[in-house]
Amino acid sequence: MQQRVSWNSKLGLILAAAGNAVGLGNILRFPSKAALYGGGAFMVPYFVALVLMGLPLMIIEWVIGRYAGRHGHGSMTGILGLFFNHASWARVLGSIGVAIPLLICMYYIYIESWTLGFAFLSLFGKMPTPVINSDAHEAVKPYVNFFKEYTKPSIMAYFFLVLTLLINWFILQKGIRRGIEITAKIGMPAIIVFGVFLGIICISANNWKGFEGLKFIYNLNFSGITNPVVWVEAAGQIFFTLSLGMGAIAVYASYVNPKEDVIKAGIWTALINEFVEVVIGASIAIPAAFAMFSSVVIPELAQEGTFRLGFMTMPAVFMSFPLGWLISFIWFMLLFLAALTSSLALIQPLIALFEDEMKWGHTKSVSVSMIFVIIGAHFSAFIPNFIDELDFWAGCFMLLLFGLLEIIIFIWIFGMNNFYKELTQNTKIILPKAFFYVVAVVSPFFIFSILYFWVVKDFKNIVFTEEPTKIVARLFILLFLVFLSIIAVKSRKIIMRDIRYTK
Ligand code: MET
Repeated sequence: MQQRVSWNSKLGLILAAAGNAVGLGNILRFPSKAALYGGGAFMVPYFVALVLMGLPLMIIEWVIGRYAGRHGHGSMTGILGLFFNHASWARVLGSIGVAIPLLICMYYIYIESWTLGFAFLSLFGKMPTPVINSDAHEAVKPYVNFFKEYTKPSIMAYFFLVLTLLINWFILQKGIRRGIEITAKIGMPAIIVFGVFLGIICISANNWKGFEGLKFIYNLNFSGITNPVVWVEAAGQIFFTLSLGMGAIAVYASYVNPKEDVIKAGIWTALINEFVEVVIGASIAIPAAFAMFSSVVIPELAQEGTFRLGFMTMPAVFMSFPLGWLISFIWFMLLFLAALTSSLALIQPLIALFEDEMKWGHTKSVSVSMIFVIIGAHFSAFIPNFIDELDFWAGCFMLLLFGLLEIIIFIWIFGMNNFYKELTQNTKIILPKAFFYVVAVVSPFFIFSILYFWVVKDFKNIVFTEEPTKIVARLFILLFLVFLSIIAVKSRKIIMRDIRYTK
């Protein structure tokens, strides 16, 4: 078998994986969810979900990724095939794990392009002049209008979308080592430095009034644990932020050296991600809002969504600071770098599918993958509701479903003994087998309850729609799944031929 490309260094591997996980989810989505669901009340289910689902699944994806990489597969199509003797049905099922990251990327990259656009607009003094007003709505108003004009979409928005797509294309074309790894080696330290800097500014703002925001998030209390919605949101956030349940971690893990200590790598990935989420992410947006406005409006601001907080409230706050343009620039650059290192990871599964399963060359695989991203990004930019539909189906529902499937296949069907043997290969960190027995039962139960809760409570409301744009989005998702399924079945012949040949 052909030697598989691998990461250049251990540090590069960890930074790339951390870049994969650290994204808009940490700095934008997390504070909005925390604020919306009561700060400390949200954090209890959040930490429970982290320990019982997030960490184990992170390790499972690393272990499975290394195992599959050794056999020449990186995409979930190939990985699931590997576990069932390359049966077509398993490859088709695995295609869901390639569809999810791509579908997410189609809107994620459009939001990423806003961050780049807003960074440049801040740098060149083109952001609206701040209105100093303790009434949050008055202060934010100019930025709301500005955002609405920008995302119509304007020519400027389109320009930055094209630029963002080209940047992603360029880096992916350079490959795993010279593209993704180098970007992470520059991007991750920059994210930490920018993040810590902004965190200090926000917490100390207005005579340390920002500190109240941090206290609000860390005022841990159990008032949320009886509310299923809080559990759903907390678990969803864990999946989203750690990039789990969609094969994005496994694909990076498939490029490790077969001797790599994947438990260590998995723990590091989760640790860095959580640092950027619960330390840096918690120290910027909410403290800034607390420092500037009365605390009663915070949940109200969060209610209006992640975009409102990131693209309207935050620039309104930052622009009112001395050297506001610079702080606003740093804020959007932080978001851009975090998003960039994640969007690369969201596209790589499709590239791996073409390279490993279809045996296409790198340039062709990257180009065809990028064409899909470009089409999807245009849909996101021009079709109303497209972003929300993709975010719900791919970014919430399918993630949980696929996470459940991963545990069932990789632990239950592969077998605990096989899994544990693979897990304990080349590692210094010994995780007790009992832990995985608990995980094998508790995590699926956890995910299953969340899905069940949805189906029983809300499914009707979610599924039935007559809104044409929503129907277009759903058809798009379906067509993409069909396309990937066809690839999965067609490429099976190539894989089988290869196996016969090597025998
Ligand atoms: N984990 C990255 C983030 O937090 C990518 C998310 S894709 C579900 O933004």
